[in-house]
Amino acid sequence: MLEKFVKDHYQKSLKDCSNEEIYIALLELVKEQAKQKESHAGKKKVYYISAEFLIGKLLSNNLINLGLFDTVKKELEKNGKSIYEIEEIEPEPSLGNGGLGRLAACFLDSIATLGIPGDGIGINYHLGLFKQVFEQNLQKEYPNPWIEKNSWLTKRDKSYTVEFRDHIVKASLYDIAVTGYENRTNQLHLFDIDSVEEKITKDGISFDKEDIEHNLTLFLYPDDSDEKGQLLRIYQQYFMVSAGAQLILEECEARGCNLHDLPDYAAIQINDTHPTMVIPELIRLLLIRGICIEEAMEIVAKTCAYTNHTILAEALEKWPIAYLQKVVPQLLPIIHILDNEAKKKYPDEAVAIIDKEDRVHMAHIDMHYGYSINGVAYLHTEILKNSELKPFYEIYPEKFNNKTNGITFRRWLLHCNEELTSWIEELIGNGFKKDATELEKLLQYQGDQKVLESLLRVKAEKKKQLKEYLLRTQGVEIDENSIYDIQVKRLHEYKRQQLNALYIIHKYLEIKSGIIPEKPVTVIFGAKAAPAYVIAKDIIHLILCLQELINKDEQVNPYLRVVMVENYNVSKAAQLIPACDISEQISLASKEASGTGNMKFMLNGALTLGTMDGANVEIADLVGKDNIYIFGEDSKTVIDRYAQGSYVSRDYYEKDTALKEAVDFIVGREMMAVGDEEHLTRLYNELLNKDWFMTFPDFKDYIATREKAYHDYNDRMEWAEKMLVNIAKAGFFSSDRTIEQYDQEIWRTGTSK
Ligand code: Z16
Repeated sequence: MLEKFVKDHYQKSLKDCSNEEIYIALLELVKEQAKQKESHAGKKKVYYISAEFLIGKLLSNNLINLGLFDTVKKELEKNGKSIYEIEEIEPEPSLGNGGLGRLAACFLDSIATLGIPGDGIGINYHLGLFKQVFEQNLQKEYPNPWIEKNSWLTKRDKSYTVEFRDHIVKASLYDIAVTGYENRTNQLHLFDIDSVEEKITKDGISFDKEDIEHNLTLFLYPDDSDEKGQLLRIYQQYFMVSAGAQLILEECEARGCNLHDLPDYAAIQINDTHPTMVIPELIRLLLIRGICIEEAMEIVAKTCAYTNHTILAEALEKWPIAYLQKVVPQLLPIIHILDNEAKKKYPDEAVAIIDKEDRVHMAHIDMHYGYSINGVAYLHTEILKNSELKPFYEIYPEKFNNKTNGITFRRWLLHCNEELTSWIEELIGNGFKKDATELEKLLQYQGDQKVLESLLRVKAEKKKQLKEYLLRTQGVEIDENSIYDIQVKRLHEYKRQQLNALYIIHKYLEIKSGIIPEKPVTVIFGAKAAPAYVIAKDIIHLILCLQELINKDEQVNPYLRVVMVENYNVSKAAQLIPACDISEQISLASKEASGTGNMKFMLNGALTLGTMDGANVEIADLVGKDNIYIFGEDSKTVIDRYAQGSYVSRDYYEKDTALKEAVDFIVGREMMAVGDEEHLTRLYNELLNKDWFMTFPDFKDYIATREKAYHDYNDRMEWAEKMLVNIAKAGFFSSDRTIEQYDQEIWRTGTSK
């Protein structure tokens, strides 16, 4: 089929095309095919509004979803070409940070796959988050441009006017087709301004924050450590929701909505607090269209639903009224009405929209004026109900519900691990591709030595591929016979990459003292730190210094190596995850709302080493305690200790010599030889005098549990059995299950079974 397509378009045969030409041909072919699966919504439609959509490369996934992957792959092979080389040409957009943005992308895939009419609404950031480069063992940030002449974006002949206090902009609509697996095509709507100017950045990712006309759609999460940065974020958020709200109303009216019955035509899912202004904006638009304020508030409250992704207070946005006044004064009368009504009914300061310091609590708007509030894993939702959002739970118990996160198996199994996919197919057929719970059929092979051996062979093959990939892309050499122990996720103190680093130091010191590990270990990291997050960047520095020190030490490097992957992103995740033996999920209990990397690793046969946090709790429940490595204090202990304010990290340091030695090493002679004193000392002091995310209390148990896992690894048959149980039980974490629950319990479009 591709042969004919290139003949028609380029008047030459496939053999004579360059990879670039084939890539562009495939882009067009996929777009044409996807278009044929567009179909109108029935009555009700879902709108998933999000500041982030971490979609990753799309070519292969679209081919898989359209049922074309195998055909195209073979046709290319016949002509001496490789789909894998061609997919490398595609630039990867960095339209998200991590979990929340990737979740939005998995959800769009599942919404289309279940045949639900549902579109994403977001912003077309030209330079993404940033591209991470390591220089002198430090993270440096550069723009990450991704939009080329030929891309997945289709410019629509449609725009909306968005008014700010000081000027008006035109929001132009771009769409990216979202293909469902053997099902309908939906859209990801990304708004942009025509006047955006990629060239205004200088010296990394700096630019004039006040030049809204040129910077509005440049970066995701521009530095907001000053007022100008925060104002820019408000500009971006309002731009997204105002254009989005206008699109929603226009579409609903076209489907027959008279605005009074909007909740019958639209369910708007608000992803974290970033899109919260859609609530007052919709009310404003309904007022303009002649609906009275009381009714407008009621309509909107029946249309909007809120997802909470964190209990970290700093991530729950609170905008000063004065800032909103500077950017979107037209919303303030409405926000004041929302605040007054809430205060009249519920005088408790804890649930106020506007607090005593004149800040607007965005999550509070969502909870008072939305019909659903959900957490993203069982434990997280329980913590929301019983502590973080308790005052709201007491007022609105019926609004609270849990939707444990999920991942799309098309990307995180079928695409990233063809070998494992075939292994599964040979054993249990291909029903699992549509119904992931069928993976449980694998359990019948638990004691089957031949099957277990073939599973180990698949893992060994993926480890070899990763070794080659790291050599090719980063010039580092690892031992494919070592244990691959991987921690990839955003760099944040609560995720505790520093705990992993302390283990590495401990191990290094042991090897130096002559204690040789049973099996060599390769510890792999991948993480971006927010550009203004000082301690997170210090932790990256620590890891990069350890990498240099350890990998160069010939006494140690036969047994231990450290690799920090540069610019960790979706494509790199797809290389790393299938090769992993041990998946590090070591957040401070209570702080990781769910985690979704944990699910991807499990599905690919890695064993979790983790705390009882987020979705780890549900993984542990499913696989049983013999098939997971759990350590550390539980969320209740942690929450109580915070309440008492009694944590003194130095006490742990003084009492545990192994811990003391590891911590002191950070500022010792060896590290100073490769690292920077300011960064290392700052991190050392932070741990010793604060350690806000309580690394030290879990250190001992972490070491012991990690050693146990490494020991167990050597019984290859038993380990393979544990892998098999993890794969078999991963079905629950398909985002198809998650989306079915959103549809049945929140959106009620009437589509899914
Ligand atoms: C984010 O990625 C998450 C939460 C948040 O408030 C902001 C961002 Cl950018 C993550 C959570 O940390 C993670 O536990 C969760 O799995 C993910 O959102 C998806 O729900």
